[in-house]
Amino acid sequence: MGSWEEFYATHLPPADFEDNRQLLKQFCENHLKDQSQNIVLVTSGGTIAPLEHNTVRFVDNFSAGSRGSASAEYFLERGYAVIFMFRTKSLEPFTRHFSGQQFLDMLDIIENGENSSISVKPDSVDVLFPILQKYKQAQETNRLLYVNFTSVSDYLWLLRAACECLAPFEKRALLYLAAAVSDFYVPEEDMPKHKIQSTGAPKISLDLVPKILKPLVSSWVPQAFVISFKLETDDSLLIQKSREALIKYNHKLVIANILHTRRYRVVMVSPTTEQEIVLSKEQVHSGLEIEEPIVNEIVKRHEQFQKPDQ
Ligand code: PAZ
Repeated sequence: MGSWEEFYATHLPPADFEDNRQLLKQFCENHLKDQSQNIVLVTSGGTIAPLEHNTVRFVDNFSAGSRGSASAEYFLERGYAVIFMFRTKSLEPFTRHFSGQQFLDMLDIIENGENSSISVKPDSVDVLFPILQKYKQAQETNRLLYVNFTSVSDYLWLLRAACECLAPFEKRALLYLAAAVSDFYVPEEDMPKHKIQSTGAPKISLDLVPKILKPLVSSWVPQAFVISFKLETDDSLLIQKSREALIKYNHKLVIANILHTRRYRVVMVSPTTEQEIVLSKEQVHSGLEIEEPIVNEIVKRHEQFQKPDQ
């Protein structure tokens, strides 16, 4: 594995990087002046590891962006300004509630010649109204910024740019790193330019992605409240791995989850405590999302962290 410095030196930023950097700068500058405004960076969805420069094929992962997009909504409800950094085409706050077809099914055409219009079906108003209202409120108060990535390299460039803009918030900044970031990738210098031909079985050799949490915590946003997520499939490794991450990176909290139970069970692991959040079957069926108690607990801990003697 190369160092993180080497990674940035050998991988070009994505084409839209400068535009996104300006958006991040502007958004953060707007909120920095208000001393009571907290800000959270929510990362969401999976990254791809391309196999070719002109990418036809890539290695991807399972993440749909449910955790990140739902959490972004709950942070907005708790008054945070939210940078939602997400994988292109993964779930987004508010629109996540409707698939494209479901949304169209909520609408009606009112035929009236040239004055024809579209209306929301009466039985869909109750569903759409509260979501639209919250979305509009986030837009009107300019508290939600969307920036997107596709590859692991795009993600790392954007993450560093976001941290540069968040550093001046000091303890008011929260980083909620829920994206499922590739651990393995093909370094640019080892990647073929063109589509791999099917003339023989290809030999693909993956390298380790440098661990970015280390410089992030120690140098980029040293005063922020940083939370990472840990996903495992083997329950017996979950807490041990989370504890190892806390020791290695020295951040505040790891939210540990298992692939198949992640929608109703997480464990919040801090250097000194372990707290489980579990939803009952009834709670899940009644529509409660685990991200709501997760965000409530984090907001409580972030408030505590910001108290003067902490
Ligand atoms: O995106 P999603 O809702 O399908 O899944 C969420 C998650 C499991 C990706 C997230 O909770 C998480 O654990 N992210 C970190 C994964 C890891 O790198 O270990």
